Amino acid sequence: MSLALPLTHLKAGKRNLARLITYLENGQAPRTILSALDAARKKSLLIGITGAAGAGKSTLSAHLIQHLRRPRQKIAFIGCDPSSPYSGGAFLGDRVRLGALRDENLFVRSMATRGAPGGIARATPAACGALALAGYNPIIIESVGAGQLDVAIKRWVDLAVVVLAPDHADSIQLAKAGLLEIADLFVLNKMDHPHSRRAEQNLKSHLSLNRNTIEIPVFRTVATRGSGVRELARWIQDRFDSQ
Ligand SMILES: Nc1nc2c(ncn2[C@@H]2O[C@H](COP(=O)(O)OP(=O)(O)O)[C@@H](O)[C@H]2O)c(=O)[nH]1
Ligand SMILES: [Mg+2]
Repeated sequence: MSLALPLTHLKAGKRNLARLITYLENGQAPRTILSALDAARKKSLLIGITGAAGAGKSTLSAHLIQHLRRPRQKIAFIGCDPSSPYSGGAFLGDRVRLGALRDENLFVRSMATRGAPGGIARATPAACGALALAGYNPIIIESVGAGQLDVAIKRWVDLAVVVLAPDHADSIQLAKAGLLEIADLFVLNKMDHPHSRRAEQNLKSHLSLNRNTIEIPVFRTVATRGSGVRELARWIQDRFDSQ
């Protein structure tokens, strides 16, 4: 991509956008472009999805995309991965991946964190700015389940969704991961798991101990079946439609 390409060309299509993101990942963008992208990020609702590896973040995101989008609305997903990018966004599952190729209004991208701290790639915030400029709204960002380090995402998303699974919902684990402090809402996924009720009680009693966390909503989902995701999407829409 030429350095001279005006950012307004981003509306021209997904290919330009993909090229710009690669260029951001390679650290080639001049300061002026980075600050324009930084400012542009505020145009879109940014939803961060975080939580331990295997909790079901990607599976949940695939369903959330379907529930959050409205006709002709452009929606984007960035999945952050520790090492190499997944090919073509396979992390979201075949249905969404194949749909994304055909669907001009859905942009799916994986970004390698390449050891960057915080569970996201260094270029992820700038990439979100590019997506916002191109009219994608909302933008869903899945961060690597890096526990404590994941709290970095909280700084620049509008909504931090912490996904827990019964095997990760133990209160000591939660406190250790620092996830209690960053959550705007919790999703307790894998409610088909035999220990799910106990995990829910455990989480709720933990939240009730602290005045700052007592009001945080807890949604229950079975992401593999998509159950509970409609309610989650509705809550998100209600909260941000009113702003
Ligand atoms: N039983 C069950 N398995 C799930 C559920 N959600 C996700 N999984 C499975 O858990 C594994 C990890 O899911 P994934 O979405 O990749 O987790 P991520 O690492 O947090 O993105 C996959 O094998 C999913 O099929 C659920 O609600 N119930
Ligand atoms: Mg994932």
